[in-house]
Amino acid sequence: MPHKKHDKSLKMKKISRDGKFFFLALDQGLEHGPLDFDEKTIDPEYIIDLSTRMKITGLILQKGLAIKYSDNFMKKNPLILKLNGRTLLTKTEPFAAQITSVKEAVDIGASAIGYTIYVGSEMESEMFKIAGEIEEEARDYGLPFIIWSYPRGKSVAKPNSFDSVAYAARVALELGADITKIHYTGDKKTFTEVVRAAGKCKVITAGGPLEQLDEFFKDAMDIIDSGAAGMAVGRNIWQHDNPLDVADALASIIFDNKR
Ligand code: FBP
Repeated sequence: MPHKKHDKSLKMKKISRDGKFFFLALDQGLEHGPLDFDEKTIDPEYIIDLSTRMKITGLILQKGLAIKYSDNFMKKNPLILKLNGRTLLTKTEPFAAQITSVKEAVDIGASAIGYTIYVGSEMESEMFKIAGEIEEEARDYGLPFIIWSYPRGKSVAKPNSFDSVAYAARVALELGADITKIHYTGDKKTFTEVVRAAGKCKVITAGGPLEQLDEFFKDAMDIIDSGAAGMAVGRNIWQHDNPLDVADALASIIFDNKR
């Protein structure tokens, strides 16, 4: 066990540029299965190798890909290791089981860790308890703690509404997250309030299913204008015909606020 608390700001710098975050997400193999991929992208090496040519500040992986493909990306991109996950096949209330530990994340060489909570799920209390333990350990190691905070479960009527998203963002702050990954509410006015609700917990948005580029870039501009600190995007980059062009354009929006 570490005896001394380490400074998180070093790793926060490592996974950001000028205070902004641009992560490529590739944890969908577990979350959604092969249906998200085509004959090219089903090979993890294809997307991971492409990621080394993008101006991203981190690559999000589960531990299987992180360990087996570390030679492909470690020298170029910081690793954001997801500690939990679930498949689309379960029919229970949303709960993502913990797959690996903070210590293992440190051993694998992660620069930050991610943990998903489903706010409003019947299993919420279990996820909060685990998130609490993870936060303490991450702080010991000086690892930024990112919460994927998704309102979800049979009692959550409108997961992407302002009320639900703002609540989820605030929960992430209350649980000690340094960064929270949440869904965009769809307009600048409400999202600015969401960012305010998250206080000193930085807000980044999830990408979602493949969209028309114009619509996707407009939302990205609005997200950054609302005060968000960046984005974590998967399918809207690597499901696109020209993933490097999309990543370049997104980098300009996130880092330079221009299209
Ligand atoms: P995308 O940009 O592809 O949506 O990825 C973001 C992400 O949060 C992934 O990290 C995760 O695997 C997935 O979305 C979760 O998807 P869902 O919303 O279906 O639970």
